[in-house]
Amino acid sequence: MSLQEVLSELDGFTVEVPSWAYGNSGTRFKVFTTPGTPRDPFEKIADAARVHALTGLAPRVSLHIPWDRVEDFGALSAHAEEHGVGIGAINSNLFQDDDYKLGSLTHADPAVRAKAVAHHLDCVAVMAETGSTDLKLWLPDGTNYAGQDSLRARQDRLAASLAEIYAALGPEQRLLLEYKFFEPYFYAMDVPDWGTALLHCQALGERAQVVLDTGHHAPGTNIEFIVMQLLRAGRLGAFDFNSRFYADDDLIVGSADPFQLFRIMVEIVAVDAHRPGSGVNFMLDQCHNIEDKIAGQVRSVLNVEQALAKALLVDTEALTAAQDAGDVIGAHDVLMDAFHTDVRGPLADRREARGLPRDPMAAYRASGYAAEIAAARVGGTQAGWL
Ligand code: PSV
Ligand code: MN
Ligand code: MN
Repeated sequence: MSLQEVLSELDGFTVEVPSWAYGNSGTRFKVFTTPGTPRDPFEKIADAARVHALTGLAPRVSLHIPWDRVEDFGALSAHAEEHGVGIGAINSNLFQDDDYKLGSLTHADPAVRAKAVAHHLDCVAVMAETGSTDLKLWLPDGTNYAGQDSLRARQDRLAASLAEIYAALGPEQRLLLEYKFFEPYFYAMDVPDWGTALLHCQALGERAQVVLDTGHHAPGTNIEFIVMQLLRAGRLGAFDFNSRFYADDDLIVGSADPFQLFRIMVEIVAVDAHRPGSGVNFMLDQCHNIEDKIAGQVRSVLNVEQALAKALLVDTEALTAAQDAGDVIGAHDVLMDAFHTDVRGPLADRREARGLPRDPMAAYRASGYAAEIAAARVGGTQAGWL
């Protein structure tokens, strides 16, 4: 098979981009503002559409409620469509309300739990208006001190709250449950790991699936192992891609450890989960605190594509033969050969053949879009993450 034939497996592969990547973001120390930053969800979508126009890879935008609340979600969907993109997952927000200090879906007070469930029903209504099929839930609940609350009772309350939310979904809609081992609480998060997320999803039903955020694991965790295991269980619903050095850094995917991203993609390719219809939604969950946001997103989707292209190049026959023969170094070499292949030229050829810029980053710089939005978007308040 020729290289371009192998790479034809990339046809139909897409990456979903987050609306919050286009707004201002920062750390608890400082949020830097940037001229041209969107002031509302319509402008965020216009910027996201640029990423798709330049790369052909990013046709959907995730929304975050209430950050992206608009009067008329039908109008927002129509605006997205006019710009050549669609609405992706709807993310709920349980981490910015005083009532949730001691928990939301796990809170001891039924009234607080009911409020958190109602927020998700509101998100389901947004899904109906936008045609979104994925409700994504990251649970920020947890405790800071041993004995603060019953770990077990919190799991029971969570299971009951999730069941109410799941029951509100239509037959084509999914609940995507994300885990994170630390932050904003540090003694015990209520959904700290993929095992806990999986158990809740299995109790809910087929359309409850796990989200793997690459920044939500302890250092040294073998993430591709988790990818493989969730795929085996038929429960890998989505990725939140990003890069981390220390914590939940949300930096550009593939920038810190492109080899890890490749190893993840090897597990994906092993079961053809990169193909459309596999049920795995490849999303970014990133913030661009100091770099140009649109360029940051372009780089990110290209990094994901590159990692997938390399994974597709693995000589699986040679790999299996070496593995079966117990040839440890031989098997490792087969994998590394694919990883060390420079696919940038062939991917540029593919883009050119599809009427896209060979070099999307150069095309973005040459387009003058950054200056255009800086001049046009004056007045109003820039959208922000926090
Ligand atoms: C917080 O850790 C977080 O980064 C989660 O990963 C969510 O996916 C994201 O915020 C948006 O709610
Ligand atoms: Mn995430
Ligand atoms: Mn995160």
